[in-house]
Amino acid sequence: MSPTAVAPASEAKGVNDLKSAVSEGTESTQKNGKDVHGEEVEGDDDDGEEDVGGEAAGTGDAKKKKKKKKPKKKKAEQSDPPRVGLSKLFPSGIYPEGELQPYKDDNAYRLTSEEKRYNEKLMNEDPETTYNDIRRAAEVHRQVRQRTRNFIKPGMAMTDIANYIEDGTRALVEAEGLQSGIGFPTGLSLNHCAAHYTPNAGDTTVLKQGDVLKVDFGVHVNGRIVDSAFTLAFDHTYDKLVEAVKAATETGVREAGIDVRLGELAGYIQETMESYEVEVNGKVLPVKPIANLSGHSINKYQIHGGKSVMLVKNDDDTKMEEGEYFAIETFGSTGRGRMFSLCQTSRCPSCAAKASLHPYEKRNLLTVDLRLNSAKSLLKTINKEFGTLPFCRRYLDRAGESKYLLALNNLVNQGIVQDYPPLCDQLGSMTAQFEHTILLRPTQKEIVSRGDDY
Ligand code: HZT
Ligand code: MN
Ligand code: MN
Repeated sequence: MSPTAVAPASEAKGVNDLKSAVSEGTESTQKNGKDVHGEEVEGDDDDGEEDVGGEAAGTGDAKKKKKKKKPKKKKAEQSDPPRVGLSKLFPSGIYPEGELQPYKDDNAYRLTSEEKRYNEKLMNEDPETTYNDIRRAAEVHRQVRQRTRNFIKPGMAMTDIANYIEDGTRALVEAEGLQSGIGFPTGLSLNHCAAHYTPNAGDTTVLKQGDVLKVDFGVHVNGRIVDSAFTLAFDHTYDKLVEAVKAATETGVREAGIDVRLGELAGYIQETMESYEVEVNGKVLPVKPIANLSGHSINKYQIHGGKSVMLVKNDDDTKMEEGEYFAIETFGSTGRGRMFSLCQTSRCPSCAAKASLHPYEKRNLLTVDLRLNSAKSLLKTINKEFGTLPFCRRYLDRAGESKYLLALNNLVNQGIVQDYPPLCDQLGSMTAQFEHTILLRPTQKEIVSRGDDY
């Protein structure tokens, strides 16, 4: 990020467009009767699709007689499954802010500081650093996950859930090349698996009533990635586990801020998590923060920006800084509280024969001389389709690649592509996750992915 860079002349028009759009924004949003998250303030069920295509769609007169109510302008609203692009729902092009939290203590002054407010205004008006992109990605995330929550039911195949989320994301974000689209492969980790499981083609795993599912998906606009996750459980046994992790993530979000030390922040997260216990089959189990998982900073087109927020107190005195984006995520477990990437394959029902199901991420490396022609050609596809964004096998399939496993393994072995295998605790334990993307604005903290659900 280069907040002080002068916009080249060719971009000047873009800046002005954005400025005028900003001043129109709030007003038209209110006129449309939307709340801060762009949802309809009041339900309006009578403007469904039943007229479409009926008797030559009728002339205006015929229609008026049929519908006795005053002819209301049809309000744009999200469909189910979600397919309405956000530009239809937000004609102003301005997307709602997330939740705002002031900084604390020594940084409380920032909220009213003239200098900080001015810096922030400049950031927002520069297309390179504008907050509007991440807010658009966040609005897509909220709408997709709201529909997803109602869609997911025991008995469904994981593949169908992944497709529901990803097709919805592509439609709402109006995916276009590397300008906007999926931020990273949808994580659908089950039970003792906490992260980085995504189905490959042919996966036959079906969601069960007793499962605890982590839904972790990403949306990006111009490389600004929203990384946010929640946990679904259908039985009540694990309610306390889910509550613990939700609270721990809230602690992380609340205590995060400019100049906050990462090791200390981890301590607050740990404290909240460990204040919970869960009773399973008459046995009381402590909720443990998963010690080797972490939140992370996020850069443009880079899901991990280099800083990590662990979940257990440590002496990392690295500070969070103005302008940084962070994914604040916490994981709790009823097991050992440690992740293993080589899940005891055959004994693990959800990992069996799936050791290679994982998102891949191209490392931002210099081009390497590749001896294998198939690897060369695959890398070309990866560069074109994903750039530095993480991907998975399903995305290679839909990009038209086939029989690429040897080439892919070759790229992984050479260190050109990094793999992220599923991360699991011991079999029989349960894990939960909640995650928000936050933005450390100069004046205040913005929880961009906040919704009315979490
Ligand atoms: C890697 C690959 C992806 C980043 C965290 C995470 C899901 O565990 C530094 C700290 C998506 C994300 C990531 F496809 N990871 N957030 N959501 N996974 S991570 C990490 O690799 S790197 C944590
Ligand atoms: Mn995530
Ligand atoms: Mn993350």
